Parts: sequence; C-alpha cells; structure tokens
Amino acid sequence: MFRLPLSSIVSSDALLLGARAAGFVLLLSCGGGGGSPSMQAPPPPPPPPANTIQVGQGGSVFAPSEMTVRGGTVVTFQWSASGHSVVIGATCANPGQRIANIENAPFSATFTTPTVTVNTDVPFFCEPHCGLGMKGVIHVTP
Ligand SMILES: [Cu+2]
Repeated sequence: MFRLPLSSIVSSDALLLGARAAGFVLLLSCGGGGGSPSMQAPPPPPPPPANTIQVGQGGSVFAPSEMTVRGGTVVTFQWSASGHSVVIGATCANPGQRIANIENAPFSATFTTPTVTVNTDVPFFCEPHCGLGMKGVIHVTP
C-alpha cells in the first residue's frame, strides 16, 4: 500500500561519500622539490675504448686476457704499467710477430687481426713475464 523511498536515501549518501573521498586527493600532490644542480653526482668516467687490452694493469697480466673479435679488427694494447712487451706466440719459447718491444707506460700499440675463414686463436704473451703467466688470446672469427 505504501512505499518507502529507500533508493533516494541511498543515493544521496553515496554522493556525500564521494565528495569526501575527492578531498583527500589534493594532499598527495606536494613535497619533493628537486635538488640544486650543484648536488648532482659527477658524470661517470668514459668507458674504455672498444677492443682494448690493458697491459700490466694490476700486475703481470693482460686485462682482459681473452677477447673475441672479427678478422680485420684493430685491437689496441694499452700499457698501464712499465716493463712489458707483447708478442704473438703460442708458447713462451716461441715468439712470433712482435706487436711491441718492452715498453713503459704510457704507451700503446695496435694489432690488426687477420682475416680468417674459420675461428682462429691468436695467442700472445709478454716476454719478461710469460713464465709468470702473462699471456692472452684473441679469438678471431670470420
Ligand atoms: Cu710483462
């Protein structure tokens, strides 16, 4: 016989809750503020040049001691310390092509890898320190 207008009561409550929720959104937008330019970290040092092998960095070693490049690539040997040489050769007693005599840092020498039709290893070593294991190898790919 009679009806309660329940639907209209519910909808007006929902509108009120919606208005309250909207008020909180504004609180989240402040804060921060960027640092001044003087506080920025200095730029990182430039990466080492590609295809470069450090000679004597951290001892009687080549770093890296292995590298893989295609034939015809220029590999740079860069002296980090003094008293090292670079020669091509599979064993300490069998030096082949000389890339550099015993040199002191700073010094650099380049070696262009041969053009190959199959994967070819080019071993190299330092004459004064070969017996200490100062050796490396360039893996050359076609
Ligand atoms: Cu050496």
